[in-house]
Amino acid sequence: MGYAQLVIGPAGSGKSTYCSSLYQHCETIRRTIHIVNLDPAAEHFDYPVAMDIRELISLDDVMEELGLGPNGGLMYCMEHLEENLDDWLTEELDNYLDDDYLVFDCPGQIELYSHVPVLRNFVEHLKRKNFNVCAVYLLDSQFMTDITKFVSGCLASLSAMVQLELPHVNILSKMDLVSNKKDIEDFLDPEPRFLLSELNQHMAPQFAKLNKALIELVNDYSMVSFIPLDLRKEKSIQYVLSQIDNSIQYGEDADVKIKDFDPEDDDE
Ligand SMILES: Nc1nc2c(ncn2[C@@H]2O[C@H](COP(=O)(O)OP(=O)(O)OP(=O)(O)O)[C@@H](O)[C@H]2O)c(=O)[nH]1
Ligand SMILES: [Mg+2]
Repeated sequence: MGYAQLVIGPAGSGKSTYCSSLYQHCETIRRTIHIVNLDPAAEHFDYPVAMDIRELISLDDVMEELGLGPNGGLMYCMEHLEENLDDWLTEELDNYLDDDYLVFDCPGQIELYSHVPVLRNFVEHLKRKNFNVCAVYLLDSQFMTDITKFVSGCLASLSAMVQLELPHVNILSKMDLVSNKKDIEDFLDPEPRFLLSELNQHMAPQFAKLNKALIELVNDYSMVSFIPLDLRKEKSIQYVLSQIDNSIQYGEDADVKIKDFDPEDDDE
């Protein structure tokens, strides 16, 4: 049984930075993980790239040869990956052991998580190759400071969750940039009633019914739960990793004891 994290989320939400910090953390604790680049547009890496989509297809070549722009070019690359998925994965995975732990650093184009089926097919292939897969959805904490941004962030994450049908861990990235932690705390694990009253206060009265439906939807899918991640703190990375590991049953036999991470706790 192999294990995999699919690191997804909007452009610039911190996916690649998370991958490199996770890699460093795992090196420190002498745990082996392999980071895979699935972004055909990526150029610089702060982690050793174990597998690389750019060896299959590169965005620069596609843009030059087909005259496509960056987004159209990226979609072309992902469709090309989809068409060659089985061959590519089979060949690449040949270099790894059956119980290896892979972390896939994905591109940030939101359409990949809403209606384009490539990632879903990708996940199906991984499952067929006996991987336990978890979606790790990163959302920038800067977008969590008011209710309307919170709801739109939840809906974007929800659309990925519905599309991928995977165990799903929501992470609030870049917590080091949040000066007032209290602003964020309200949204970490909020009461639906609190969300609804906040939303009603921010919107014109004619939206009351829609607001209620939105909060119910978000609540029904148990989406209203985000884990804050502060990459400066080892304990924070450790806690996030333990939650993800639980969701894919990694290390179930190991005696892992990690106490809850308190974002207010400044100790390393
Ligand atoms: N302060 C701070 N900045 C961060 C953090 N994570 C990422 N950044 C910055 O946010 C920007 C985007 O980070 P990336 O890791 O490239 O984000 P990404 O999600 O991989 O972006 P795309 O691959 O383009 O979708 C960079 O300038 C990072 O330095 C963090 O935890 N704290
Ligand atoms: Mg990236």
